[in-house]
Amino acid sequence: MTNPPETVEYDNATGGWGSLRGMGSTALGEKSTPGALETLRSQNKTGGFMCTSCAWGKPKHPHAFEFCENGAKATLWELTTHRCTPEFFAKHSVTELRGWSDHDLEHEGRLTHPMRYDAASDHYVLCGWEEAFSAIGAELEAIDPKSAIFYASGRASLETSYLYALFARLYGHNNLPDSSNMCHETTSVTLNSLIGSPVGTCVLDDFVQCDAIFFFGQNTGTNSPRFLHPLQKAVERGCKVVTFNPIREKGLIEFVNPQRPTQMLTGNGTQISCQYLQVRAGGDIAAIMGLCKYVLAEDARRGGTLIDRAFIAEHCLGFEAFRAKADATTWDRIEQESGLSRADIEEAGRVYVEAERVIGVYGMGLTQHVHGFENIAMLVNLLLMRGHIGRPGAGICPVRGHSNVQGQRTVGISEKPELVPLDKFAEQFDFDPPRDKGMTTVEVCEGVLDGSVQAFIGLGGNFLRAIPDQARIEPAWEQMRLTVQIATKLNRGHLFNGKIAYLLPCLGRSEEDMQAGGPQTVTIEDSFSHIHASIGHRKPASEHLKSEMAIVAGIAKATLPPNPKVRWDEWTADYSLVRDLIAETYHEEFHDMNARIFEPGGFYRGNGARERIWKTESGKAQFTAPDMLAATDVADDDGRYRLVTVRSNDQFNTTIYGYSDRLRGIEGKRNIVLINPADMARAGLTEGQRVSLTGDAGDSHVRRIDGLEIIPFDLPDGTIVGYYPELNPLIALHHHDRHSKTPASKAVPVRIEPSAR
Ligand SMILES: Nc1nc2c(c(=O)[nH]1)N[C@H]1C(S)=C(S)[C@@H](COP(=O)(O)OP(=O)(O)OC[C@H]3O[C@@H](n4cnc5c(=O)[nH]c(N)nc54)[C@H](O)[C@@H]3O)O[C@H]1N2
Ligand SMILES: Nc1nc2c(c(=O)[nH]1)N[C@H]1C(S)=C(S)[C@@H](COP(=O)(O)OP(=O)(O)OC[C@H]3O[C@@H](n4cnc5c(=O)[nH]c(N)nc54)[C@H](O)[C@@H]3O)O[C@H]1N2
Ligand SMILES: [Mo]
Repeated sequence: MTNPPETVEYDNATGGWGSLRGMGSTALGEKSTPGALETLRSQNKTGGFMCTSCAWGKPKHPHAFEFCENGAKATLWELTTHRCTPEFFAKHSVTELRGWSDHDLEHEGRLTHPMRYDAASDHYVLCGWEEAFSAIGAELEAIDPKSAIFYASGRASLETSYLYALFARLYGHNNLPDSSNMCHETTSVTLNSLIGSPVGTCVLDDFVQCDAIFFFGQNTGTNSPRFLHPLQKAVERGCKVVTFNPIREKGLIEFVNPQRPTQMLTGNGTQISCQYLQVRAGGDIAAIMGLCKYVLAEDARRGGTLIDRAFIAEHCLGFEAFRAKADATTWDRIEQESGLSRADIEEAGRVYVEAERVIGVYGMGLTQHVHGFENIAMLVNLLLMRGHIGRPGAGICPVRGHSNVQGQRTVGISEKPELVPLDKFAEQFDFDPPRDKGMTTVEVCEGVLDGSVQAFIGLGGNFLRAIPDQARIEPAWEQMRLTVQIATKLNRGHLFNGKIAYLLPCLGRSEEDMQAGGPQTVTIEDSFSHIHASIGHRKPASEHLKSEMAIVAGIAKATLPPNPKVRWDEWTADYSLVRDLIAETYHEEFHDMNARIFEPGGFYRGNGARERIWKTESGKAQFTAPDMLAATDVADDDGRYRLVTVRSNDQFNTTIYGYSDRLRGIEGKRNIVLINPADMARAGLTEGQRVSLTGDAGDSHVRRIDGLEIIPFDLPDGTIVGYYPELNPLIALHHHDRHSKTPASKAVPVRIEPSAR
């Protein structure tokens, strides 16, 4: 589809001067503490601290500035001089603060003191750490452990995560959902069942060797900008990039490298994608089926020499059923469901066929769908056909979100007991861990609604703002007995409280973590299963802050009966003791952890599928023959749209740095609906008109957001776009991936109505 002239267009590439200006505006707006630039220089380097923005790999040989526009923003946002103090809370009631925007809440700055919610006055009031710990401990002791939830947003270190998960099990539950349950849980479930690895199989070096990269629903320029560097180099040595995305995202079109003077001076960047296919939201199963059909036809034409039959015979199951499914699927249906033409899909197929080594990259565009499992399964099918998993320069590469979200799962934060070495825990700590399944994010929301969830501890994050059906769940949230939030900055999730509620401020990763045993190092795992040490050097934002580790240990100690094998104080004094515990539990992957954490580029914990060892039920890699071609189960209907909720270039999840979506050319607003001009004409809408979106999920609940501005944009027919988290109340809780229960934040069924306001 060509760009109609009236759609919003941004004529600059990703990177370039705009990215430097983007960082600058955050630095000015936040008045970062002196020396912040020094801190940025050590970002993502051995001996420095690991960025809290995305989980992209940290190279062995980093650039002089191994950070990007958005990584810099994340750091500057943490190093702000603004402070959210007890005086602030004395001035503003919690109910008043509910009227504030996400940006304004966090813009108040770093939390400085532990606070207790006082329901009588509707204010947060100052409290002491010990008072908080003992009140929380007493409440946890009083309730059924199975009614408590320990949530984690994927930032806390491996050390804290390991102890948090241990605490949950010593206390008596496996209710350990993390942000992954709204994110790449589809990946963990699908890849685990099909190739026996819950994580991607690629490492950074594969991007130096691949011949083609197929991109599905991942917005590199905004969400993992450091990836643009290896991508640029790959394209320059002849690697072909083919992108499937309903939005023409700038980072996948052109990149002006801010670290290359000639590109900065001329403004001439590198063209990234050789083909950009604007698939309709939810159309990837069909699109990849089309690619596979082309490959099968081409294989037949070439006398069966294209498909790697030896690999399939030795390593895979299910190929024949999959092939029969591809044969039985007509091009008509593929074109209709994907919104792409056969000719375009076949052109992309030719790139696949000509490449010796192919990588499949994907993000939320595949995972956050009702049939997200099948989206990913189709990508696995495509790669398996020519043996592109388990050899150098090829593989499957889910791009993870939070900086340690993958690692938290690795070291035990999981609601799925079968994925956790419980016997090992039992032996190490001399107790009987619970064996029953814990709750996913969606199940937690259901439990809050039906009153069975009684306590919630949030180790970071903004759970209430990130979940679907937010407007339904907020009131129910206040029926809980206990809510505890461990956080760096104030957010909306802190404004809905249980009967007893605490807001506990913690250190950020860039800050010095001083304990009885001296300054501490923490570790994180990147998207490529490499483990890195991170040392914060900055002076903490307030002398009253505690580390996440100290807070978790403080609550645990106040809750649990003494156990000689469980030494909260010693572990808090010296985190290397916790790394010894991790190395003992996960010996194969983490042996000698303390000795390896400073290896440049991180130490690799290995991946069976990369070696073609398939830890699946059958011991083989599995082809899938999906029953459906659309990733949604809501049928097409007149006036029904598929809403995609995305991030702007000026936010990190629910943290809104500002209102500039530079790369999409949208400035100064977030309450918008992007829609193509043909759909506008059909619906009789005009540019700038205010509309309401209403949920069309087929149940009895009313879901509605008013006052959204119509902006014409280059999109496939029937696909509309708006921002997360503003539009989360439109997503029905039951609208989630059938296998992993990851909420379907993409292809949300909605209707458009002219707005009263
Ligand atoms: N600066 C910054 N960095 C971040 C984050 C942030 O908010 N800000 N968040 C972090 C986190 S937790 C995560 S999980 C990642 C998220 O990073 P992404 O995976 O890039 O997530 P989204 O921003 O949701 O964008 C999804 C992309 O998928 C496309 N898409 C939507 N629906 C479909 C579909 O049906 N098919 C296809 N093929 N494409 C589709 C959208 O157009 C968009 O380009 O980024 C991480 N990094
Ligand atoms: N509609 C829609 N909904 C979505 C998505 C979508 O694409 N569309 N994406 C989903 C995804 S991929 C994710 S990962 C979730 C994100 O959900 P969460 O991870 O729960 O949310 P965040 O916005 O990342 O959390 C921000 C808060 O974390 C706290 N914080 C920041 N740094 C630290 C730290 O170092 N320590 C501690 N303890 N706290 C800290 C701050 O208080 C900040 O306000 O949202 C999901 N929700
Ligand atoms: Mo995420």
